[in-house]
Amino acid sequence: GTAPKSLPSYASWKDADSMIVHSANTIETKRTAFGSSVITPTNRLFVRNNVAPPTDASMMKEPDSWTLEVSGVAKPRSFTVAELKTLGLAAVPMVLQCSGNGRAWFPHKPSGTQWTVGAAGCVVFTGVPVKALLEAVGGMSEGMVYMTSTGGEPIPQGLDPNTIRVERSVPISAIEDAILAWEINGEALPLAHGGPLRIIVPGYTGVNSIKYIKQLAFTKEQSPAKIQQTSYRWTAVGEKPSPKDESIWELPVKSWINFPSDPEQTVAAGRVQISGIAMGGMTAAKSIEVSVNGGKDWQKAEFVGPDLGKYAWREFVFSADLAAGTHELACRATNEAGDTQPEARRENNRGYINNSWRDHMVSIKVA
Ligand code: MSS
Repeated sequence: GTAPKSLPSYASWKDADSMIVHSANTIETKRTAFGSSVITPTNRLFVRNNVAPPTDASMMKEPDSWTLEVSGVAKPRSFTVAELKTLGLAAVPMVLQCSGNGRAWFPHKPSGTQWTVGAAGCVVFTGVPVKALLEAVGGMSEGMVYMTSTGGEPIPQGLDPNTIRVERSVPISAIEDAILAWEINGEALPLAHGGPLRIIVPGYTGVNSIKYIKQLAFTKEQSPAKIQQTSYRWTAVGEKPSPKDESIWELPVKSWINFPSDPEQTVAAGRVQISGIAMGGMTAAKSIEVSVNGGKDWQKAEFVGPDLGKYAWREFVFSADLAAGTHELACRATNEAGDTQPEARRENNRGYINNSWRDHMVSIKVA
């Protein structure tokens, strides 16, 4: 095989043994490295950048002086992070999951990083609620339907900014739980995860949570940036992407087994604790089932550990007696809205939002 790539300098503090470095902009958590304590340690959390992150080291020297420009409101103005810290405080435990997590299983081999399960993590972001910010600026201007966030990457001269700018619009309903975050898992938000300041849109796919945010605008139209107009859409396989295709926004119900999941490992016959995570998407995970025969029969598994609210994932466990041989282990979650994780993925050109339980199944050797 090829030697593992090494961590890029901006993410050199990651736990190398827990990560798969696909490229300098795409770093995945190993399936065996999630642990079973609900929260994903920051040094094991995946990283995904659409364009190289800013390299200006001074940005992180005085994170409190980073500025955010707010528009599409009664009183447009800019805020430093220090000023934002005076407006309110909220902590949001939530799943951060890349739109492309699970892409590796799409049979048409979509272009993009071949993530399996590790472009996701459950973390706590802390910051100011967007609603508190809105109060401070006299509310939104009339007729606004999107919240549009712009990343702070420098745009090289001579290029059409719309082809590079990382700018995403989400429906205005997302302001309900959105925050502007400066902290993750109790530590200052590092550049790799969007420091000094990042918008967090709980329940939405990762791309909608813009890092090193420079502008927050309430708008009538979706961003004209390519990343909004034609990327991250439910485009049919083989079709040209169109702004008419549905946008990739909300996450669906999903689960997967983390232990045992290593195909290289042989599990001892007898009693085995099968464990993993389950998430509900826009509502809480309500129940979880496990199958030890490739999805023929299902049995209820138990949630374990703390319930951190509807946007977080839950740990689950299922005790099984496994005889020597090969076993196909699967799991299937149901959320509070009544949606059950489907057997089949929803096909789409770029391989987004794979929540197929069959694709996430693991084949285990027991001896
Ligand atoms: N932001 C910015 N500014 N830039 C970029 O590139 N990316 C996205 C988000 N945000 C970006 C941003 C994506 S795409 C994702 S996932 C996320 O981010 C990730 O995160 P982390 O922290 O993990 O790195 Mo897919 O849907």
